[in-house]
Amino acid sequence: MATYKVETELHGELNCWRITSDRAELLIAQQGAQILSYQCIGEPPLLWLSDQAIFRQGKSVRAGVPVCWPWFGSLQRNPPSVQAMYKGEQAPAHGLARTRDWQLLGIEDAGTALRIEFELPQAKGDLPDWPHDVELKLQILMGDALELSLTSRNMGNSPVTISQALHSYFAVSDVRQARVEGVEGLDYIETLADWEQRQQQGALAFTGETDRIYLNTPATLSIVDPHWNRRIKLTSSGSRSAVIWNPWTDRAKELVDMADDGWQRMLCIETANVWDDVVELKPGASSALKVTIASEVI
Ligand code: TA6
Repeated sequence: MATYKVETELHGELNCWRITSDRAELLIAQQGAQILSYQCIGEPPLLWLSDQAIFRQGKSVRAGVPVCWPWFGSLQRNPPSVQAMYKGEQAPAHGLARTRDWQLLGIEDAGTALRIEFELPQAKGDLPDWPHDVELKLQILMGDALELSLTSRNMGNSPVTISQALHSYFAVSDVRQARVEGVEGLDYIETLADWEQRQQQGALAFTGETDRIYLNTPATLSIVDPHWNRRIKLTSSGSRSAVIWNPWTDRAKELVDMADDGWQRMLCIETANVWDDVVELKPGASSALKVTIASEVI
């Protein structure tokens, strides 16, 4: 990594870092260690940042890669082993990590990539109503591809069970023209039809609101975007499930931090451990959820 630049910026209430390498630019917030945007120089953005994003403490930004941890989505939809970890009454959607400040451990030249590392210190016993001791780190590698690795290590004396996701928002020219390959033939949970299990026929094209949990996913999924002549390839490990989401017209109107037509320019593929793919960490054990995001011209 020949040269790189790090600038601190304040977006609304959020402390952020803009990190520029010779290949790409990344904007990341201290809250949630949330990547807000990522773009390879000379290309359209790879990750999407909502035009109407709200940069407020305690609210996850509609952008980039929110980290959902130690549960995904509504806690009530998680297996009992994940629900039992939380002792509170009101469980926020997508867990506790995305709205808390993480600590930047370092930014360093790792040879072929720039390594950025964050930790959530509160996960070691100080999260509200989640009394467990877990070392939680997010490592980001900015090189030829963007690599994200979320590692949980159980530092306590009893098992901990989590669900989680790297809730990635991808930028597309027009979601109605894009498709997701790699899901052909997979079983999925259709959360919009009473969580019924169905089977995917062919690649996924978007024709309406979409909110699905794909099961037993392969290592590689891709977004094919013919207008931008681009394929975004997601290669994951430590995950057997993925959530694919687009709010479409009506749901987008309900989201205060998304323009009414914002749904056209994004789609989420969330590398996950959800449904029956949760992670049980025995005392001392660790587990990493990883995704490598690369784009190629088609
Ligand atoms: O991952 C899909 C999903 O759980 C959807 O159901 C949708 O609500 C989305 O995440 C966004 O959630 P948020 O809490 O960030 O508004």
